[in-house]
Amino acid sequence: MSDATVNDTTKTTGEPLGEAYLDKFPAEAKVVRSALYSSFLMLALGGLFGVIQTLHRTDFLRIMESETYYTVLTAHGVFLVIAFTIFFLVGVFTWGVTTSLDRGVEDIRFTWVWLGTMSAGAVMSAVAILAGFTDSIDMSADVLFTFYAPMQAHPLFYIGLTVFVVGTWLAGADWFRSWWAWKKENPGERIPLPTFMVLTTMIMWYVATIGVATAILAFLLPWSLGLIDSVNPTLTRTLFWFFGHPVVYFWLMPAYMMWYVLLPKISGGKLFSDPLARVVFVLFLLLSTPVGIHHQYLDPGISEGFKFIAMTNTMFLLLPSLLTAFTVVASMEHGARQRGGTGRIGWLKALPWRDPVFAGMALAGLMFAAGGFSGMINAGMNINYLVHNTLWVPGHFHLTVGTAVALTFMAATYWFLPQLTGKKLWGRSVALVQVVLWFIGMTFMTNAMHRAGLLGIPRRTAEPQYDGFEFEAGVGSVAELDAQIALGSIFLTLSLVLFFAVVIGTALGSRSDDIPANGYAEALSGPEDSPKILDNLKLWFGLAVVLVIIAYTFPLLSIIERGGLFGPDITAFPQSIDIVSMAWVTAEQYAVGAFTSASEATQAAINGVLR
Ligand code: HAS
Ligand code: CU
Repeated sequence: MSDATVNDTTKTTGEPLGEAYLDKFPAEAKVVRSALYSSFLMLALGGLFGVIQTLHRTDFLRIMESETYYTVLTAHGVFLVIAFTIFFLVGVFTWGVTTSLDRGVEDIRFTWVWLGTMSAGAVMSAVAILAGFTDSIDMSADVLFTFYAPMQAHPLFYIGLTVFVVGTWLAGADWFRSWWAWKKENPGERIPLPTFMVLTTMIMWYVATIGVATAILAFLLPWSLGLIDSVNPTLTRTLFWFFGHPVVYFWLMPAYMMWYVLLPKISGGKLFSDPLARVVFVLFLLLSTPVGIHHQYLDPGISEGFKFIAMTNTMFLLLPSLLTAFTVVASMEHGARQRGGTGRIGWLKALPWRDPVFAGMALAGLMFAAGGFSGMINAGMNINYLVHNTLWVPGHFHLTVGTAVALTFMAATYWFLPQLTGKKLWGRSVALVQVVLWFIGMTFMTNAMHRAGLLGIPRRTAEPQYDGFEFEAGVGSVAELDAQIALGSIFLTLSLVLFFAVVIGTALGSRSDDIPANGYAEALSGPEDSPKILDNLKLWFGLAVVLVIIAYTFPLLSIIERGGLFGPDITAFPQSIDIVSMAWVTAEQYAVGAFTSASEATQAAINGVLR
């Protein structure tokens, strides 16, 4: 390749040319490509249901009956947060492990088996959900992505989810197997950072999915099959959130991986600190699960004390994200200064803003700063009472999973597609417009959603304007908020159309030699600067399990004791911490006893005197 070509391409992509992932790992590239394409299919369907639903609830365009709303919302939620995200991340993780260990998977047939298992599970659940649109099939799963009892889905929905999760477990086994093989050949060496990130994320996932597997296999599926008559909804909800919080980090950690290993490289610099990145992933592994009850602050039947513990753990869990904000911005600054950037803030101008990969990820990061703050507000027990079950919460998660994760994945796609297809990215400027449009659309939509939530406008309803009830807006009006939500969703839909145009345009293109080299960012401070204990995965796994046992044993026992293993659940009270309420009851008994004896004694004395 001539120097001229190098310079030319360096000018547009900012990266040197070289061997693409496809050239080095052709068999793995096929799997990763299939995983990504599956995720895009889910993104297309989920996105379509998203806009239908937004225009319906804001009353701009109604193409369905309100009774169908839950079917649409379930499809939107499940296709996007379960299928789009997870199909994408298994692809990225396969890339991360193979690239950083510099070896292919141990047995590509096994790799196809787990992807096939995941796909079979996704199809089963999707069929159960989509069947809800027609009366001719006696099947539905209008249970939303949290599938809480007492809402019940057809067994196929739960079976599909189980098969899907088993597929992800096998995927994890595949990556562990690669690492073990590598370790044998490289004794004593530090785990390369991307593999470290994949393994810690997967350990977290194994721990977290115990909750959902128990909820489905022990309760929801047997109940849906008619094998048991009832379930304890508080118990199944708690088991769901045991998994439901860490799942949000299962989506986020691959996005963080992109910010740590790709973004610095694309910014033209190096990762600020490899040890800090390891600390962040270890903290996520330890703290992601023992916080799930922060989704249940308003659930009756769980003691306030347990909720308080979950809140405290959640506040500690902010730390890894705050460390990430620091490390990623420091790495970007390093890149900008390598590119000639100067000044305290002036360096920002030297960043490659015209590169859709960079711009998408940086905008995703900016939005996540806002999403993180609304998360902190959610996490405060008292203030959560104001926002829970209002539109504020969808506002929060469209910033987090809907932007920090989804926009990072879309931007990363622009880097991965050439690696996986050997073709040049089609329509770089279209891609740039796409990521900016997503940012603008989400700004309108999520800002209005947060504000609407503060007025008390509920989430998860087709008819948020209750008859004869006015929501009082402090600033503007509800109509203005609805307009912003609808406008935002239209921008997002346009953005998706552009995204698919770039993906399809690239896939249909022809092979090119001008592909940037596969690889990831080097670190300014490498693994040699960190204590070896960070790589002791067994230790972190053990600690994570201990923390989960501490955080969940008592809440689960108390829920089962009060409401029964299979229901019928409980009354809403007592809500106070058990020990306190027991102490109170005992004190009350003593007081009543003492009062009774005293009044009896007095009565006797009076009687004595009177006699
Ligand atoms: Fe959350 C509800 C608390 C993060 C997703 N969350 C949800 C739901 C979802 C969700 C889907 O405590 C709704 C579930 C349902 O249907 O009911 N969340 C938090 C907290 C965090 C948090 C404390 N959430 C996430 C992430 C998600 C996600 C991440 C998906 C990926 N969330 C809650 C709570 C609820 C909740 C309660 C229940 C609400 C209720 O009542 O129902 C934290 O992890 C956030 C920490 C983040 C930060 C931000 C750090 C900033 C960074 C940006 C760096 C900037 C860069 C760019 C790189 C502290 C890292 C620089 C660019 C330049 C140009 C310089
Ligand atoms: Cu959470």
